Amino acid sequence: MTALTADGYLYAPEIERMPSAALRTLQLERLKAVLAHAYANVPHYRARFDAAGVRPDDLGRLEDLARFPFIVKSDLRDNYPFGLFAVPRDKVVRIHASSGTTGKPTVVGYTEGDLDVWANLMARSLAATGVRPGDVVHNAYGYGLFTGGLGFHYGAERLKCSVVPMSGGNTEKQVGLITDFGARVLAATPSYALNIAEMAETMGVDLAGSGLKIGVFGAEPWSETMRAELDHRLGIRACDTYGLSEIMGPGVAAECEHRCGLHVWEDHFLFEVVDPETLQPRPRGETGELVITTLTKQALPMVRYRTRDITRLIDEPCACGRTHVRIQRITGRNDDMMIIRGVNVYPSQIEAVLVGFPGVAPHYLLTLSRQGALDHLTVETEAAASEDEGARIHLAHQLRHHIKSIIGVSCEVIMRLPGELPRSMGKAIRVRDLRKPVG
Ligand code: DLL
Repeated sequence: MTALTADGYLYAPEIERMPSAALRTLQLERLKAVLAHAYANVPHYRARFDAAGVRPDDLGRLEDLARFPFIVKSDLRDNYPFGLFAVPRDKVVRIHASSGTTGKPTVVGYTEGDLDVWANLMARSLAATGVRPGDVVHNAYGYGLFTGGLGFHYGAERLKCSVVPMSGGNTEKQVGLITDFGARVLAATPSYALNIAEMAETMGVDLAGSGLKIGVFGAEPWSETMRAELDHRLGIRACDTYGLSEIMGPGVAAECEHRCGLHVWEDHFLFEVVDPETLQPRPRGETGELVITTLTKQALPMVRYRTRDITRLIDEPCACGRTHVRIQRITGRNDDMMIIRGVNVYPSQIEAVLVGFPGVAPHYLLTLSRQGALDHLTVETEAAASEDEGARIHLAHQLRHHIKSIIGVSCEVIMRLPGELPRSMGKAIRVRDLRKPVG
């Protein structure tokens, strides 16, 4: 099944290099089946399709999918826990859930077949980033209800790697095991990878000089400057990988070694990009909200799931030879967008400006508050060295001007001492919103 070609290693070459026309034919066939499966087995889909006046048979071409209604996170919550399952509960062999900040968790389920596909797609994603059979994969994604730990675990085993199921936390021990076991691959959120890098430096361990070569990072937005920081501090090639529990978990899309966008595994997922306001399809290549339809999921088929993630599709051919469309790295989520005095800003844009700024460490926390009628943004970050207060105030002024000149927003910058801000153990909390809801 796998192949080592002149220009790289492909886990499923016949699929990853499938000509676009054949890929579209496969997608159409699978899409018809998934619509029929959802309509026949999930009362919620049946009611929504009926209300929209569409039937699975109305789909003749891929474009006809635009006539079908969207599904959103609250549909999962409203049908808590198993109401959207399309198979009898005893055919569901795994359940994951994401806690969310409010209300009931979002519950997702997998049949044996779904788990098999997931492991294959994770293996494909890992192989795309340069991971090879036999590599030691240090897996620092959290194990448990979060899909990161087990998703990477089974994918790395499928690729015939040696997996170290470390999970998050206990950072000092992580550094020791990475060196002792000769890990070639670190799988973690980018913010936790940074925490590991920092811990190694404190311990006097040179991870950049160790056998570590590849980082497979995702589960949260991160910027190109953060990538450069992680490449440098860990001596790796840091690759981006995307996924979400509602659709499967990690392994939905991944960068290849060229790092120019994330290949979407189009034989299992159909990606659309819509205008988040009008919900109309955006012209190909334009930025908007990503909407995903699963093409093969049995336990929990998702038809036009609004992810809230902001990205765009990239059609230009990739040097790796994979034919599957790419998405640009996710800028952030719709709901994370801050509007500071009329300017739209994502946390990752602040990160891009802050990381690598001379004298500043790559840690930050953004706080939004209300000053009178206006929104106010406070950027807390850390000085790289233990400067005195005067030097820190000066550095804060410089950074504030830099943010204003690059992003165009005015903000307050507080320069903390090294180590003062909380460190991430998984998905980093980047924004605190202290504004009272209006009305
Ligand atoms: O975060 C699955 C995952 C685990 C992906 C490990 C990659 C690596 P959820 O907890 O359901 O699932 O969160 C999904 O996280 O809608 C995005 O907003 C965000 N996200 C995931 N990957 C990326 C990424 C996992 N590479 C939500 N860049 C998604 C930016 C990401 N945001």
